Amino acid sequence: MLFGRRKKKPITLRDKAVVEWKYATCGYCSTGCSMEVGLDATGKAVTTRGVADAPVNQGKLCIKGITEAEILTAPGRGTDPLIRDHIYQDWQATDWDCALDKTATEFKRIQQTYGRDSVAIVSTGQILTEEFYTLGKLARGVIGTNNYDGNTTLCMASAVSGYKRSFGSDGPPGCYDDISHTECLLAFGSNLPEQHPVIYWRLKEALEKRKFPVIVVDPRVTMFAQFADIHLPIKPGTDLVLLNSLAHVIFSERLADEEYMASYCNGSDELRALVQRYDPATAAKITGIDEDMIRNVARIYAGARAAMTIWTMGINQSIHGSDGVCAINNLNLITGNIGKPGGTSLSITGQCNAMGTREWSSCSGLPGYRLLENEKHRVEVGQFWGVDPEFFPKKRGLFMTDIFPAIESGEIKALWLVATNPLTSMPNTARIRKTLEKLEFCVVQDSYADVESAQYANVFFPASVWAEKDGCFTNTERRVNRVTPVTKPLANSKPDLWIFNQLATRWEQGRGMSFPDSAQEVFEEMKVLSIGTGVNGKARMLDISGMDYDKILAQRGIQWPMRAGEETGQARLYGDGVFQFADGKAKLLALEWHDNNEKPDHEFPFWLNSGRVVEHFHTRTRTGKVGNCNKYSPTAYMEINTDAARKMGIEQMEYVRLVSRRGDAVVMAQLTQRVPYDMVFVPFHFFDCVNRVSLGLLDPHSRQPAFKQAAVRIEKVDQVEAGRLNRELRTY
Ligand SMILES: Nc1nc2c(c(=O)[nH]1)N[C@H]1C(S)=C(S)[C@@H](COP(=O)(O)OP(=O)(O)OC[C@H]3O[C@@H](n4cnc5c(=O)[nH]c(N)nc54)[C@H](O)[C@@H]3O)O[C@H]1N2
Ligand SMILES: Nc1nc2c(c(=O)[nH]1)N[C@H]1C(S)=C(S)[C@@H](COP(=O)(O)OP(=O)(O)OC[C@H]3O[C@@H](n4cnc5c(=O)[nH]c(N)nc54)[C@H](O)[C@@H]3O)O[C@H]1N2
Ligand code: SF4
Ligand SMILES: [Mo]
Repeated sequence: MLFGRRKKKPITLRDKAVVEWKYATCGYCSTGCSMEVGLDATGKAVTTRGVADAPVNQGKLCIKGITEAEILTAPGRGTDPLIRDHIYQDWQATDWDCALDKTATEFKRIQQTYGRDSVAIVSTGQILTEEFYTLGKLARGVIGTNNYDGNTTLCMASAVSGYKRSFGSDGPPGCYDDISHTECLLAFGSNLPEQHPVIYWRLKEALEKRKFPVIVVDPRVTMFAQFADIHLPIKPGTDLVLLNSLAHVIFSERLADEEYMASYCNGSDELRALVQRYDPATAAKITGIDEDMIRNVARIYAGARAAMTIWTMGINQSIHGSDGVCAINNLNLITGNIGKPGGTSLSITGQCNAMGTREWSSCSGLPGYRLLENEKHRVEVGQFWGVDPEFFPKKRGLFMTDIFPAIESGEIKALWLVATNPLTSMPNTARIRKTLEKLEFCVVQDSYADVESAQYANVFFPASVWAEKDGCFTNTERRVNRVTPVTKPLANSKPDLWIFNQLATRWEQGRGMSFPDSAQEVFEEMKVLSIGTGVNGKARMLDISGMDYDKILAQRGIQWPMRAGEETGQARLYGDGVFQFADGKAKLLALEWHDNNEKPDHEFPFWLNSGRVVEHFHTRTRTGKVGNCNKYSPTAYMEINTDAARKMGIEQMEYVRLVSRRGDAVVMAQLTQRVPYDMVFVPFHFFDCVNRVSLGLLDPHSRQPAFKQAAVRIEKVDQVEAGRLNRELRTY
């Protein structure tokens, strides 16, 4: 292929010699782009391309999706099971039977000695739904520990909690197509162009056809903020005050949809009374947003025929995360913006299958949004699996963020990590290190053997990755889409489904239950469990009984619910105004804001904010090894305001030390006006970096850490020494 000037030095791209294209859904973010992976004559995956007729991405992919074929054979992949008695010993390669036997024996020994819940399982949002369902069956029905949770507690827990409190159930009510219908889009703490580039592209496309206001609430001038019509540079952790104040204006200026509230909501009197206290003048002092601007935004939002709110980690990762989500739901309920085209509350999900784990993994309950607290649900699932319902606990166990303290206190003695890397991604990693040292036994199941958390493991299970496996992901808009086994598992790695099934056979109880080998059979089981009656007496919302693998592939993903006999799925939830509470009404919640963050002070004068960049994904087990991703941000850095840096004598690209009450981290300074004078922003992708300093206070409802708010100071460091340290930490 020729690019550029034809005659003078044309750029020639190497022909990748693709002989076959196979279907998959991208394995990074939850946008859920449909792609095809190109195989060469030897069967090696060499490239990817977007699927043109796919409803989500219509042929587009971002940098991570375009380079995704490289991750299959990237350095550091786990090739054989590994084993060692003590974490200070070297690893020994072993066979699967030996690694699985050792794990089952240790889990049983520890459970017999310390009780069933002394074994903890922490999973992910990044394996296939059929694998989640099977892990849930193993954890709840065979191993029987209640301390089983996922890294979604670091990610979507506040959204889940907020949906449950407002609407009675998890499940994002809106869809991407709402962007094409809305008259106003309000975004809280989401940097869409970098973190969900293809959803952002859909927004750009909608704006080209029809202009409508885009309002971005973020303390940083992100790329999204730069493209917005209005940017509200909010003081960290004060979104709830802004939302209450918007409701104040909407009520006091009689802009609310009284008819909608009267028909479909409870709690409007309490909400009205509470937001009385959040007048724009008071809110302006707390949020830093001008009072007239608050009035202006409230009028635009309530005046739009249809308005939608999207949000991501700027809301979820806060001590008011769950309340923030409920306040967003309040805003949309009082303006009648739920379940109609262009009117919605839409959490933009994080990981490729964070939705799948919420739906089917049994992490917070039982499959299909069932609850451990509900006797009918325990009986239904127990009978279906062939497990005595009395074997199930009667309420959910510890959240991920409470599991680590329980290891510290000695309550938990064994840990199984499935596709998550807490040694880099949890707050206060120095403490996590000490915690992991206390374990009697630890298993890490990951596609990459060089994942940092494996430092503390006694057994390593090398898992196959993404398009080496078969199954489904669910994306942000409830769309179930297919990943097909494009290539064979690398070396002796095995699909997570196979690993779970093999482990189940190590228990008598597991041998008596059905653990199907094929993903398709597992999917058929889930379909049966998805049918039934919900708490409001209507058909269950999370119904996938009308789907099958062929239909999903043909439609390039289908949104649930899709009931048996239906041609396709449903774009929106709650269009009929019936919510998932017994009386069918949504709850308007009166939410008081409490000022209880760690805030900058004399000793630690900067806000520490953290997040992501477009070319890296999380802890870089994958993108860190893809040249075209890694080259754009190869090293840990922080954004610091140019004026603040000048005042401290910090130059562009100089190394500095960030110090908090927890620890320190060395980063390179990038001088920019993107952050305010009293804030630094650090991407969290790098090992032994920002999470050495982060605090992670927990939201009381969702137990999600406030990664985005802590206080730090900046110190000068020796440049040569810092450069050496930095190189040592960036091993690839
Ligand atoms: N390239 C890339 N894309 C990804 C990922 C990735 O690692 N890399 N990860 C995926 C996952 S799992 C997730 S969860 C999503 C995350 O997607 P996003 O949430 O969009 O990304 P972040 O950079 O974590 O945070 C978003 C913004 O929140 C802002 N923020 C901080 N404090 C506050 C506050 O108090 N109020 C408000 N309103 N905003 C605040 C930050 O300044 C930041 O710009 O991205 C997904 N997509
Ligand atoms: N400071 C700060 N910290 C944060 C955040 C922040 O904004 N700021 N964001 C938080 C958020 S939203 C998230 S989601 C977490 C993410 O935190 P983690 O989940 O710890 O990060 P990942 O690097 O995505 O880890 C996933 C692991 O799964 C492995 N893997 C990938 N595919 C497969 C597979 O098919 N099978 C198996 N067995 N393994 C696989 C990868 O190699 C990787 O090691 O980080 C959180 N931490
Ligand atoms: S936007 Fe997300 S799903 Fe789409 S290609 Fe990029 S990382 Fe993959
Ligand atoms: Mo996330």
